Amino acid sequence: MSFENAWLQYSKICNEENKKYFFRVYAPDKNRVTTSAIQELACAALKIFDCRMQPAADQDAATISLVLDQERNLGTEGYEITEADGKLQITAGAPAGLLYGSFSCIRRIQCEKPLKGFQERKLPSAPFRMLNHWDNIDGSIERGYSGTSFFFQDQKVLVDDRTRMYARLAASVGINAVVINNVNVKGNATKLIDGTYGEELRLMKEILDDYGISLYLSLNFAAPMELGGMDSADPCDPEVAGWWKEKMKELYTRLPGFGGFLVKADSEGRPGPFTYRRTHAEGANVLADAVKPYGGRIIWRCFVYNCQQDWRDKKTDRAKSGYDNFMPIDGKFRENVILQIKNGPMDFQVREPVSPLFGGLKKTNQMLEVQIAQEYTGQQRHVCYLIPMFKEVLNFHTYCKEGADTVQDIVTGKTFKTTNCGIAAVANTGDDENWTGHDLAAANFFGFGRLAYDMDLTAEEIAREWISCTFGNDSEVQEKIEKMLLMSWPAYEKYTSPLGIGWMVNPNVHYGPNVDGYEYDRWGTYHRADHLGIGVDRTKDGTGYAAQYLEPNASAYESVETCPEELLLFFHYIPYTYRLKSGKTLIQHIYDTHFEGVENVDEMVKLWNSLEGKIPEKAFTRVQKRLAHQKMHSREWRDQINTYFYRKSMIADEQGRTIY
Ligand code: GCV
Repeated sequence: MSFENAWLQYSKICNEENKKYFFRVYAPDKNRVTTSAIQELACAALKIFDCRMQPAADQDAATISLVLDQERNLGTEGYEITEADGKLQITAGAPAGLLYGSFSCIRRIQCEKPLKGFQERKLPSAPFRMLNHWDNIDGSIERGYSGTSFFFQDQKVLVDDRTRMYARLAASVGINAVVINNVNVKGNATKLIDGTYGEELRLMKEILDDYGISLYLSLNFAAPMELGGMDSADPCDPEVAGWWKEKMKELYTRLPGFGGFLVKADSEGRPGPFTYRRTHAEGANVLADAVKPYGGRIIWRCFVYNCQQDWRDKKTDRAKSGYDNFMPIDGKFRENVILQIKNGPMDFQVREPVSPLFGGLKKTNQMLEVQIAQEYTGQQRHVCYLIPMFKEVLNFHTYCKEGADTVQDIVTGKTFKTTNCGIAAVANTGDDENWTGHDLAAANFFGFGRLAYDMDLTAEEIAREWISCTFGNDSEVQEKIEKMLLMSWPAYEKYTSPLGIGWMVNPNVHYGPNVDGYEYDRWGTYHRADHLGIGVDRTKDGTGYAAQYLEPNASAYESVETCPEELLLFFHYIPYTYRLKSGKTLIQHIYDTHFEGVENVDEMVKLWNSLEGKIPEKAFTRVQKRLAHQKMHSREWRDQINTYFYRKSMIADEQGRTIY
C-alpha cells in the first residue's frame, strides 16, 4: 500500500468482466482535463488489471469512449455513463464531466461492482465544492493536525509531485476549487497577490487546471496599506478602489482564469471595513468590482464576532453576531460575492444548531463552511467521521421557502435559483505520508468531496466507498471499519460536551477537557454552569438568539419542551434535576453518556484490533496507537466532566460508578 495514494490505491483486483473495458480508449477531445481523465483511466487499468490501455482510432474500435455532447444537458461538470455490448461510454458537456465520469468508473471497479449494465447520470449537487487550507507561508498550518504544509515552506511556495497528487485526490471526489493559504493573512502571505510568488503560483495553477480545480487565495484587507504604502484601506476611498483594480489587473494578467479570493475581515484581529465605519457589503464590493472584469469571485466569510465579551452581560452573545452583522445588509452585495457561513453560529463544535443566516438571508449568494480539520472534534487523533453531521446540517429545514427550504436546497441553488453557491471545508491535510495523520481521517476528506458532488449519497454509502478504495473489499474489513466510522461522531459527542453546550476545551489549543477553560476567559464563550444547573439562556428572557430563526424553528427553540434535546443546553439553562424525555435527570444523562462514550471507544479499539493482519501493517499500527490515545483521552474527558458536575451538583450517580 502506498499511503500517498490514499483512496487512489488501485490495488490489484482479479475481475475479467470489469477488465475488458480497459483496453482501448477513444477520446476525440484533447483538452488538458480530458487528458488527465485518460491518464487516470490508464493508470487504474495498469495498476488494477495489469492492462496497458491503448488509444483507439474511432469509437467502434474503443472499449471505452469519452465523448463531449452539448445536447445531453450535463452542464460543465455533469456526466453520463452508459454500458452496452461490452463497451463503456462516458458523455459530458465539458472536460471536467469526463474526468468525474472516469473517476466514477474507477471507483466502481475499486468497489468490485460490475460495469456490465452500468448506467449513471450525475450533475453535481453544489456548484462550488471547495477546500479552504489554513496553511501559512512559513509552512505551519493553523489547526493543522497532519504535519506541515505541502503548499508552503519557509516563505516559499512549493510546487512539486505532491501538488499533482493532491490535485488528483481532490478531483477524484469532485473538488473544483481550492484556497491554498490561511484566512489569517499575515507577513509575506500578503504578497501572494503581487508578483513576488507569480511564477510559482502560475505553475501551481497549471497543475490544478489539469484537474478542473480553480485556484483561490485568501487576501489581507489591509493590503493597500501593507503592500501599497497607502494610509488607508477604506473601501469607499476611490484611491483604495483604484489600487485594488490595478492589483487585480496585474494578477489576472499573470494568472488568467484565477478563481478569486476568500476574505476574513473584522474578525479575531483581522482588518476590515469596520475600521472605516463601512459595512461588510462595502468591503466585499470594492474587491468584487476589481475582479469582475476577469470573471473572479469574492468569497466573504460571515465569521465576524466580538471576542471581548463580559460575563456580566447576558445579552451579548457570540452566537447572534453573524446574523446581526449580515442580515441588515442582505441584498447589498454584488453578484460575484458569495457569503461563506459556518455551519453553526459559534465555531465547529461537536454539536451546534444550524446558523440562522441560512434561511434568513434571501437576497445574497451563500455558501456553507464546514471543517474537516477536527479542531474541536479530536484533532485527527480521535476518530470522528463527520459526514453524518454534515448530512444533518444539509437536511435542516429553515422554512424560508416552501418545498425548497433545507440548507441543501440553499447551497445547491435550488432555493434562490443561482449557481453562485456551494460548500467549502476547512481542509484536514498536511505533508504527513498519509495526508491526514490519522488514516481514518481521510474518510472525511473523501467524504466531504463525495457529498459536495452528490448530496443524495448517505454517510454509510460514502464510508463504504472510501473503505473499498482504501483498504479493499474484504467483508470483515468493510463491516468493522464502517461500524467504527459511524459510531465515532456520536461517541465523541457523548464523552465530551453534553447537549449542545460545547467549548469545554483547553483554550487556544482546543484539545482536551477543561470545563471552565473558556468560562473565565476574556474571550467570553460561556456554559454558565452553577450548583443548580447548566446552559445558556438564548430565549427572549436571555440573549434572544432563538428569535433569529424563522418559524416554527424560533418557537421550537424558545421553549424547553419543544427544543430538540441534543441542543437543550445551547438554548436553555436547565436544572440538573430536570427530567429529559428518556425519563433520566439531566445530571444522570451527563454521567451515563460519558460512561457510554468511553465504552464506545473501547468497542472501536476492539474492532480495530481484530483486523490485525488484514490492514497493511504500518497503517494498522498507526491507527492502533491513535486509538490507544483516544481510549486514554476519552477517560480523561469522562472523568473531568463527571467530576466537575458531581462537585457542582452534589448529586451522586444512580449507578454508583467511580466519579472522582
Ligand atoms: C483561521 C477559529 C479557529 C481559528 C480560525 C478561525 C476562523 O477561531 O480557532 O484558528 O482562524 O476560527 O475560522 O477564522
